[in-house]
Amino acid sequence: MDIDAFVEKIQQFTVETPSWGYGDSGTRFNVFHWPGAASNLREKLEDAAQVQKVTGVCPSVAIHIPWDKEDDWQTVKAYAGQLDLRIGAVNPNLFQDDAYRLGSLCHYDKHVRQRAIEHVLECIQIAREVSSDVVSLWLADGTNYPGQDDLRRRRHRLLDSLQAIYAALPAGMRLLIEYKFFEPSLYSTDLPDWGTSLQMVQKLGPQAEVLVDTGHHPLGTNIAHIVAQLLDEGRLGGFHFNDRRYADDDLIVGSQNPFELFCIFNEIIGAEVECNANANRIAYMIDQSHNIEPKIEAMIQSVVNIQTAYAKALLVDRAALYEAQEAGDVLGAYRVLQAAYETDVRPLLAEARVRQGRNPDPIEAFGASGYAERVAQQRTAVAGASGYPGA
Ligand code: RM4
Ligand code: MN
Ligand code: MN
Repeated sequence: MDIDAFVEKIQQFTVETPSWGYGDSGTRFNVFHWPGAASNLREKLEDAAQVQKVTGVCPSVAIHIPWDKEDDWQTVKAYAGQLDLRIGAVNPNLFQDDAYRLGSLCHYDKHVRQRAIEHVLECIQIAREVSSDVVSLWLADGTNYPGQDDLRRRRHRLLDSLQAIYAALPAGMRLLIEYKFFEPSLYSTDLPDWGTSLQMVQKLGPQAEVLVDTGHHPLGTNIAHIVAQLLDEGRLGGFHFNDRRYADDDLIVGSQNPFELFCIFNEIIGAEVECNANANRIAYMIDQSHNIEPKIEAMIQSVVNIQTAYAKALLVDRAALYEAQEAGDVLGAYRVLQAAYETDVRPLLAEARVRQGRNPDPIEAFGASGYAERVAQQRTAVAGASGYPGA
C-alpha cells in the first residue's frame, strides 16, 4: 500500500466517543469528581468537540437516555452541528430504575416489560429527531439464583420484547444488541454471549446486528474469532471498545492488551479486502469510563490506540499471509502478522494528521490548548450529575 492510500484510509476511519465518558464516574466504592468534568450534554458535546479537533476522526457522540435527556432535540442537534459534531448511537437505559430489579425486557411482569419497551421506543424517536441511525441496546437482565425464574420463559419474553422494538424501527435505522457474560446478574444473564445475541438478531431481521463490547467476555475468550464469525454471518453491527484485565473494567482502549486489538482489526481488514459487505458498515464506538485519569486525554489516547491497531492491521501483507496459510506454514503466517504488529506506525499516523493541518501529537495539542484548565476553572461540580453506574 502506498503512503497516500494509507493516509486516506486512516483519515476515513472514524470512531464514536461516548457522552458518558466525559462525566464523573466511579467504582463500586466511590464516584470521584474530576475538576471540570462535564455535567450535562452540552458540556459533554463541548469536550467531544475537543477530541474531534485534535484527532479529526471522532465526528459523532453516542448518548445515553435518560442521562442525556433533553426537552428539545432540535436544539441539541443544532448545537452538535455548531461544534462540527453529530449525535451517534442512542443508548436506552434499562437498568437504573427500581422497576427493573428483576429485569426489564425479560421481567415476569408484562407491565414492567411494556415500560422497558416504551423506553426503547422513546429512544428510537430521539434517534429519528437527531438523525441518528443506530440504537444500541444493553440489558442488565438476568437472575442471581438457580430456580429464581424459568430460563426458557425469560428467553421467550426477551424475543417478544425485542420483536415489539424491532417493529418500530424506521427504515435505515439499526438496532445493535450488546451482550455481556455476567454483571449485574450472577447466576444467569439473558444476553450472555455473542451466540445468543446473534440468534436474536437473526430472528428479528436485517436491521438488527450484534454489538461487541471488548470488555464483556470471560477471560481468555478469543474476541478476534468472534469478530470473524459475525463478519461471516454479516451481523457485526459495531464495537464498544475499552480494555480490561479482569471483568468489565472499561479502561483505556489497548492499554492492557494491544495485540488483541490488532488481531480484531486484522480480521476486519482481511474481510474487507475480500469485499465482505459487513466490513464497511461497522460502528466503531468507545465505551469507557475514567475514574483516576483525565477524561478528555484518556479518550484521545484511546482513539490513538485504536488508530494504531487499525494502521498496523492495514500493513499486514495479505498475499504473503494467504500463501503461508495455504502452504500450512504456521510460523511463516505468524511472522507475517508479527512483522505488521511490530512496525512503528507513529510516523505514518503523524503524517496523516499533519496533512489535515493538525498537530502530529493529539495529546500534546490538547494540552497546549489550555482547555482542561479553562473548564476546571469555569465549571462547577454538580452533585449527582454523573450518569455512570455507581454515580
Ligand atoms: C454496560 C454496557 C453498556 C453501557 C453500560 C453503562 O456494561 O457496556 O454498553 O452503556 O455499561
Ligand atoms: Mn458497552
Ligand atoms: Mn460494559
